[in-house]
Amino acid sequence: MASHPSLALLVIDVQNDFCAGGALEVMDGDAVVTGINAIMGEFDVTILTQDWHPAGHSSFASTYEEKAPFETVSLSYGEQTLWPDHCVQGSHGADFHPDLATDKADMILRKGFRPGIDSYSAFYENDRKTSTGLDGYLRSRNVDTVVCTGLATDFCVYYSAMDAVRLGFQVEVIENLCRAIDLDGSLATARADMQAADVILR
Ligand code: VGL
Ligand code: ZN
Repeated sequence: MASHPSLALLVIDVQNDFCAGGALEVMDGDAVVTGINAIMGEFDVTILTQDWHPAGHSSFASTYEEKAPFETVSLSYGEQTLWPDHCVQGSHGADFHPDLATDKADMILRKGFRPGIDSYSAFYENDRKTSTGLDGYLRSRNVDTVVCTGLATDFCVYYSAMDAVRLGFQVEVIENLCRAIDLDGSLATARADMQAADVILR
């Protein structure tokens, strides 16, 4: 019965709104799709995440009268960066990039659906307490190593990788299968933090 430890691929938020022409376009975001598709068959477990916000979400600048995108607001759990409206539930922008090989995924995990809490990480929402359930899923599938790809390197990939390490998984980030937003040096900070936490950047 004892199965061997499994290797999981985590594909973070490869959605239209983070790709060319999207509401929160990540520079060169589309470039990750071909490479992610190419490695999908190499993993025991493949998980896609989908940023999935209700209209009027607390992370949208448009929700506040006097806020612009990329400013911050103080929420119950702390400072929250504000974004253009993006990945609204059921919208085209929330759909996966049309070329992403979604058929190969075992599981699709949605996050950021609570109106008052954003969720960068695939494991814990931005209050750092509310679990998405991914930890339990990976443990049930006997996963010991998580390989992270997708968008954006310095937000959702970074928070997911840091949580995965903290939860005891071995974690790798394939940098050329990720692209960054790079807001005020956030990419350099994310890379340094990941390296210090023993995330393997490759
Ligand atoms: C993301 C900002 C807001 C991401 C999601 O996927 O990195 N960034 N929502
Ligand atoms: Zn979001």
